[in-house]
Amino acid sequence: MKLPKIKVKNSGVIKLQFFDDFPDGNLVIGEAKKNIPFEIKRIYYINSLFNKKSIRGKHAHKKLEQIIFCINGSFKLNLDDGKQKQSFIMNDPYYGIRLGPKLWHTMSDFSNNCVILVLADDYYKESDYIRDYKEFKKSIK
Ligand code: T46
Repeated sequence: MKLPKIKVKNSGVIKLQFFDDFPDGNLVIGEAKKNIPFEIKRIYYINSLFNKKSIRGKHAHKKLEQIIFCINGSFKLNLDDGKQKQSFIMNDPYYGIRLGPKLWHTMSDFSNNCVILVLADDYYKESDYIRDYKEFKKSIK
């Protein structure tokens, strides 16, 4: 994946360690507090993305730290820190993008075989979500 330089705040690129065992597969590794910059409390993944028009995300988090990966297929990740916006085509399973606090994000343009993996530093709390864009803009002032 050729990533442009990240301009939005509270983001960054995370590279996973990988062993190329060709022709027997690749082994890809993330370790808490090493290449994953926090203790992992939760993981979740999103698959079966068959609706071409689906747009997921559409929120920011107040405190949550996450790293998002596309471990199969591709999708578009759109980030907005309230001042700058940036989009990435996620299609390389060895790179993740940090979704830090106060970063409005949407995911779209999923390939049929897309699998999104997310590592998070806390359990699910709906109270940590900002799901209203106007409220998000207010929160970053
Ligand atoms: C994010 C992006 C990248 C739970 O009950 N527990 C969980 O751990 C999660 C992640 C979700 N849910 C519930 C909450 C909703 O009722 O599952 C439902 C769908 O969640 P949501 O609409 O937030 O899904 P996405 O794909 O828009 O967002 C998800 C994460 O929720 C979010 O934290 O940053 O992926």
